[in-house]
Amino acid sequence: MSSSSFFTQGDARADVDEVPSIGIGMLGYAFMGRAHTNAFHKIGYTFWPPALRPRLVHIAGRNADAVAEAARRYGYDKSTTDWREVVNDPDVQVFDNGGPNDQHLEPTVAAARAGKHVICEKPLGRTADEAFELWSAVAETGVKAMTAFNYRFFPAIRLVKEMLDDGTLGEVRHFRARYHQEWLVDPETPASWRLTKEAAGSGALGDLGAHIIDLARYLVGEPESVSANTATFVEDRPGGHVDVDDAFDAVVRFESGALGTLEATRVAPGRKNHMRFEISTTKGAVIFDQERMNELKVHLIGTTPGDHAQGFRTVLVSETYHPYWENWWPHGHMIGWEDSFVHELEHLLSAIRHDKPIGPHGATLEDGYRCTEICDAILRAADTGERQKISYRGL
Ligand code: SOE
Repeated sequence: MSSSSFFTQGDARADVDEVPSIGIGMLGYAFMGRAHTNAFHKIGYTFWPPALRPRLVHIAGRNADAVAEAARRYGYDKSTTDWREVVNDPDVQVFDNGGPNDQHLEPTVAAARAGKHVICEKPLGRTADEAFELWSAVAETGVKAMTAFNYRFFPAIRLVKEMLDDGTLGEVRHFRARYHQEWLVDPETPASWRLTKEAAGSGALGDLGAHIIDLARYLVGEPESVSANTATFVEDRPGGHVDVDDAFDAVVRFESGALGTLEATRVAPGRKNHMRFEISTTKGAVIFDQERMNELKVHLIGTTPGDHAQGFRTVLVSETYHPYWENWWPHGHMIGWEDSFVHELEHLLSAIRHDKPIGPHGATLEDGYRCTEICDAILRAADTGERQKISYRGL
């Protein structure tokens, strides 16, 4: 099958002048501020016509020179060291929170109360209590609100979701996921906010584990109980004491009866951004590896002819009939990690323009909160050495 519809994009040219613009306010100019801004630039021409045309209005960050430079580099009209100026800016309609974890609650709630639609980076809170408070307060305002779990917006992962939802894969028996990085292997790597409970809440768990926990919930369903280990291998680094986990592993039972293993670490030599999961089902199995994000390994029982040719085959996810691909290039001309944010933020703008729900494909604030309940249960299980039941609060 070919990607011929790519060549016919643009038929909606006549409509595009009618598309309203929407003002974007950003908190954070580092990694996530940059990744999200990059996506806002691309949305305006990748999705055609776009649901809304993002206008980069105001960016906030802690360092005045750095945030002013970020505004110039990224194309924001204004910069400030006080996020309240962004929240109260009448030209801002969407508040995008890419700040550190201790800056999620107050600015996001203030923005929602000021009538701005909000998207907040993960983990939604440093604890489940904090995330619950954020979700409850924002829910009262009625704005569109999203948790920034960008992996849901990888075409190959969305394809797995489709294959689970339409029954192709049958019932899930195992979900095995890991997220490994290496940036803390060297004990001389300096301390930073990410290594303190005060600013981050937890370590590899909330930062990396949150992604695979969210995928577990998105693809398999609700975890019901968990046992776990955590470890901090280097407790003192130049510039500070580390009081969060370098790594965790956990064994999960899902409400459906499926079993899962989850592990994340920042001290895995050679692992750059290794997020991988394997799902075994009653009808086959799939394997996803973030570092080969446009591929999906698929094994469907009984579909490979010949007894000696059974096994996984590699599907290149780049056809127009694959999720999101009608917006991109002819098949085989691959997209990257950054483009998951294009899909994610377009999902938000589309929900705003057409008054559609964020879920089930976008992560709601309830999804963000539930993920933190699982993180807390993992920490409790590791501290007590006892399996923990997970319970979720409702509004
Ligand atoms: C940590 O190194 C990090 O940047 C996470 O914070 C992101 O969520 C992940 O996608 C990549 O790694």
